[in-house]
Amino acid sequence: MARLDAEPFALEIDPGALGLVVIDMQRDFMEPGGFGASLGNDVSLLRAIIPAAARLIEGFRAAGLPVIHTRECHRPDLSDLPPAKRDRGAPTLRIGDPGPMGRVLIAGEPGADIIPELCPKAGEVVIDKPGKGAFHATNFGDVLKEKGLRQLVFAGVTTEVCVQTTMREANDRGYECILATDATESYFPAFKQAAIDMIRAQGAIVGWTASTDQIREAIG
Ligand code: TIU
Repeated sequence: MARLDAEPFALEIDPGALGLVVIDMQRDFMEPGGFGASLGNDVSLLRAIIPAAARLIEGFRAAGLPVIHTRECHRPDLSDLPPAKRDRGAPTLRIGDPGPMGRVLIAGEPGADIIPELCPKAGEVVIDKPGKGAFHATNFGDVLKEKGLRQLVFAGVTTEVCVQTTMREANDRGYECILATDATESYFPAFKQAAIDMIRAQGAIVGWTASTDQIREAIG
């Protein structure tokens, strides 16, 4: 066991049951012309976390701990895309439309790829998910059980959408969740801070927060 100097209080880490979940670090959210930009967001904000996310991933790999990646994307025939998601709002491109990085948010298209800086290594699990949360309509829960994980560190984008949704799903399923505050980002800085605050309020009601350095120290 190792002690993680986290907020709102320190947490005992069991390295045998700890994994990293990197949420949706895809070109569709991080680069111009993708899904995030189609919704009217300034995607350049997200790129600042790439070095911290890379160091976190390296730390887990060096410690021999599992790294699981997720991608938000849909089947090419759109059979897993609810009309309520496709038809929402007035984006410049809808999910499935052809864009500069291929069809927006579709599995197998360039935009759905994880950015090259954080490319999964051979053997690392990549979960394609049609929802914001990683448990919905995927085998994510089975993968966590197979790997014997009980504690999950979260990184990725965006903090208050896919990261927080997945943390909440995991928290309800009995996992202890830790958000790496410098390896997650939102298009809305105030929403990132609000998500951090609400996760660790009320005695870690959703989970803990810690920096990449603090997490690396605990697993090193
Ligand atoms: N729009 C937004 O902030 N996020 C998403 O749609 N997906 C994820 O967070 N991955």
